Amino acid sequence: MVKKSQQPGADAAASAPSPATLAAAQAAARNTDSGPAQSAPPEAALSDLPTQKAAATQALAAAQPHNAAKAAEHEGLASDGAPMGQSVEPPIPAAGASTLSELNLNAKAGEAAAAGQDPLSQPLQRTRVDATGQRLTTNQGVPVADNQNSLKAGARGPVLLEDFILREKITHFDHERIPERIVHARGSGAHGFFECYEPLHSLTMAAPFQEAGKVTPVFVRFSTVAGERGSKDTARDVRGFAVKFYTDEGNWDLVGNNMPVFFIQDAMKFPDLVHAVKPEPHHGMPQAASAHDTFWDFVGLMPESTHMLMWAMSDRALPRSYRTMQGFGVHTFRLVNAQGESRFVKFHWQPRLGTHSLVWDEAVKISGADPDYHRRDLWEAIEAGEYPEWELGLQVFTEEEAQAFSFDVLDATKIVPEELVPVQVVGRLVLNRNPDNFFAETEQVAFCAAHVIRGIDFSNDPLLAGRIHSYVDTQISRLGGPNFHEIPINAPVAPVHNNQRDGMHRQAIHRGRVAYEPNSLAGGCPFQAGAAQGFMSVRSRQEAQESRDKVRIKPEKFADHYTQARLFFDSQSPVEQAHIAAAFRFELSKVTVPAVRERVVASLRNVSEELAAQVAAGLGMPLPAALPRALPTPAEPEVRHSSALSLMARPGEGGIRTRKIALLVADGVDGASLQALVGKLFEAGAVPRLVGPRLGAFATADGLTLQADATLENSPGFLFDALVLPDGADGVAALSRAGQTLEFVKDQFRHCKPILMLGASHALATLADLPPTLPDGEPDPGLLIGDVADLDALADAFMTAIARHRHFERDQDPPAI
Ligand code: HDE
Repeated sequence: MVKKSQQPGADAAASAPSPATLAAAQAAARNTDSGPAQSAPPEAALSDLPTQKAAATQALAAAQPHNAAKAAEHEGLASDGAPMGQSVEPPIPAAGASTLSELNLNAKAGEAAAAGQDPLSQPLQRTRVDATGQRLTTNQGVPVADNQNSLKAGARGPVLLEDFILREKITHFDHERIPERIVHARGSGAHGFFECYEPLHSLTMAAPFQEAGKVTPVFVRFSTVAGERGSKDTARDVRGFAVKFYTDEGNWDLVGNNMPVFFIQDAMKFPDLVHAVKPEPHHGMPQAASAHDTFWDFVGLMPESTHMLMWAMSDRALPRSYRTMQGFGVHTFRLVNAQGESRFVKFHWQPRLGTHSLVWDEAVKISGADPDYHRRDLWEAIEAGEYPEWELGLQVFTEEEAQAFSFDVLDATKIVPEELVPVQVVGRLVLNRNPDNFFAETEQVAFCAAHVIRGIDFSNDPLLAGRIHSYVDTQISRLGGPNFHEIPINAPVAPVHNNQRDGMHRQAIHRGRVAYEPNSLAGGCPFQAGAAQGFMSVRSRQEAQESRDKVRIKPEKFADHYTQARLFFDSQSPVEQAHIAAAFRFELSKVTVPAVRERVVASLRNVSEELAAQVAAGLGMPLPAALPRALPTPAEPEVRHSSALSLMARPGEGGIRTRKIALLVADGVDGASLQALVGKLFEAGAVPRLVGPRLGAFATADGLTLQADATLENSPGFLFDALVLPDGADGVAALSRAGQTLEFVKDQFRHCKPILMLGASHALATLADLPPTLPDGEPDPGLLIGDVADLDALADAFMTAIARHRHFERDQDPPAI
């Protein structure tokens, strides 16, 4: 509450003071160590600035004769939550100033701070730098005359220590690297916005959900988990999906993954999990891979990992693009409305382009040819104006409903099936701006599971509790101190005012001498926001605890390790199930200790006998006895099949937009048909590329010139979503002389991608040994063969085939070619 204080000098003596009294009062105001006894200087002394400041400070302090909010801190004495702190408007701006000399302006010191100012909350343009037309300088702004030579004593003489320009440059360079994230080191980010569809007042006070059409700026970072910063994008791994909402009421970070469950149930086990999956400490191998002994040793002894392993061995761990994966908040959170009522919530991000993945053989090959595959895909889509989009879905349920579920909603190894609690879509996320600078933005962005805002709160999930601690802690060493929130990408758009001070790399220059609360010398500011405006933890969260004993134990339902693993496996399409079996086989084949392998296969028997048998057969081992279960008779599940868990459930609305399509070209191909196809594909939003045995111009059989901008060498087939093989006998002969052509065709076929073969290129099908039909004898809908005379119809069929993403009817294990 702001109230006006009494004017300075109001108590001044009625009779005119003597010159000596005035001088004494003004002299007293010039001391920083002892003050006068009287409450206010005589009115006539107030022409003097120091005296005015002293009087105003006295008036501010006097306006708070006692701490009126104190009683409300105590149980039984509090009325309705925390009260708003008392605050008093300063009579004159100088009352809150650090120094009266703030009125002396110069080009560097600038203006005095305006009331309530926080320039760090201003848009990022306050820190964007552009060098167009500028001289090269040192970090001190000194123009550098010679950036080619160090300072030497003679042309062949020693370099001098005096060369501060060289030393500054090299020293800065020596410190360019900062510690990488301990997990999720490899990532890519983009700016964008979240738009709310409808106000959610009955559910939450959270700022982004208060009005239809309300737009909140966001920064999103996608990542792999296990690999180092320079590792490949297409590793089999979980993907991070971290969203920083810069809301009007402070930053909210929804730091999620592309899978809705996790490996462990308690934060206590996180360092163990990460040590197990990271390269083994003795020889530092393997990089960005879970396919090694220590990972499988750990998870085999941690049966609660089984559900997550199903997801991690599924095609979800090999997304085609960050744009084609779902995101999940994983933990159960709470939404809190203005009445203080809270409900549980699970957060879901649903991609407009649908959910699409790579296949393993393809992912392995891509990691060699383009380790930046996902980073490039995200960057290129945004540059092209094809802004990736997700809808935010909520599963909302009450604490009473949760108690009735067959599983525990505080267990991060469990989902809430969509058939049990439907997902309601409440808004959309659009990524429409690439960062200016990877390091300043994507590397320095600091997400934190503890960053919640009013209207959102935590559940008692013990994994979440560890995360609430961990993220700030890690930034302190990664970003070099406790002021990482002032790094431009991390600063909220909501102003920051508190009494935290100092620390490494402090950017804000705080005005005034007060850095504590309560205070009267700064009029009580910044004052406590109180329950009506500030963040309040949900009270019922504490009350819901059944026992207040200090224990190290888990609730009983956490011991059901297999029911939902089975739900996931049983809900997959046959091809997804086959890929899961193949992934277990591959990963476990990389394990060198048979006992480790056996334990995992023994655990799979508790999920699916069929899966365990397939994996055991693939590993050439007998089927071991099933692993004993911690909970012999788990509760009956509400849902036994959930089609939402299959990637096939979300084909998406993308059509062929942004799909990369290779059209092979060489001297002697039919040019007109290729040109026509390039036009049609581009018009439909795809990215067609002419790929030749070399770069540059090719003379076509029909007298055209086509320019290849990619080569069979620099852009192998697995980097493309679909392939066009040209007509023209000479051209096809030229292509078939390059060994990469047949690999190109085989990879496209093996990875179940559409292939269009025009006229003479049919010969390449024979040379590459493509099976003429599907394994069941039916025609292959992804293999389109025809004459250029039918180009229009073929192009349409080809585009339909591309929109289907993959033709898994072709899928065979081992691959047919
Ligand atoms: Fe993280 N996690 N995590 N995590 N996590 C980090 O924070 C941690 C967990 C997730 O793009 C670190 O800034 C603990 C679950 C993402 O910058 C670190 C536990 C989920 C990112 C950390 C977990 C995540 C991180 C490393 C168990 C899915 C990347 C660097 C208690 C809901 C964010 C950093 C980005 C990053 C700790 C478990 C998601 C060390 C202790 C579950 C997406 O603080």
